[in-house]
Parts: sequence; structure tokens; C-alpha cells
Amino acid sequence: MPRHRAWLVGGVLLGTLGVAGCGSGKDSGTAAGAPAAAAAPAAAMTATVGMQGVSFTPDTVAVKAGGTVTWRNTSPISHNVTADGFASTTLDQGATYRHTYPTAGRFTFRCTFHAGMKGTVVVTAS
Ligand SMILES: [Cu+2]
Repeated sequence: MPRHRAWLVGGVLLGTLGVAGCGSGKDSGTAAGAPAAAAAPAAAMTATVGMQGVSFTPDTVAVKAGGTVTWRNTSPISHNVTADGFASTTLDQGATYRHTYPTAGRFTFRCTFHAGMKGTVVVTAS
């Protein structure tokens, strides 16, 4: 019986240490709160959209009017960028394509090879 109690005490101690360990990570926890603001991308003059697997990542980017979006295929699968008004050639792994958006608005783009592979460029007034 006493031996059983020793195990119990040990378990409680370990549990307490574990909680203390989590608590001491509070400083890094506050720093990690920053990415929440990244949900709304800030408009700059350039943005990059990756092509990973069969997805555009991120699938929504923002640029200021006159800004340029670069698509980069980082996957071994060939893709393209097609939209109203322009279309890239087939982009193999490592290939890039650029398009400049002169006016504000929301512009969708897609890959004609993969249904559901779509994205949006939000162009804000400069
Ligand atoms: Cu594709």
C-alpha cells in the first residue's frame, strides 16, 4: 500500500511540472498571437502565390493598383494561371508567371487543368 501511494505522489508531481512547463511558455504564446491578423492580407505592390499540389497557396492575395502578382509552381504537377483577360502557358515545376493589375477590384484566377484550383486577387486603390 505505501508503495502505491508513492506512485500517486510521483504522478502528481509530474503533472504539476507539466503544467508549470506550459505556463512558462506564455511569452512565446503572446508572440504567436500575431498570425491571426494575417487573415486579411495587407496590400503591397507585389504578392506571390504558390502552386502546391493542386492548390494555390495562399488562394487569396492583395496588391495595390498597379501591383504585380507572381505565381510560382513549386509542385511537380504542371499548372497554369487563367483569368478573364490573360492566360499563362503551362507552368512546370519551378516556372513563374507574372501579371500586373492596374485597377482596383476583385479578380479571380484558376488553373484549367484542375477543377477547384482557384484563387482571388484583391486589388486595392493605391
Ligand atoms: Cu493546376
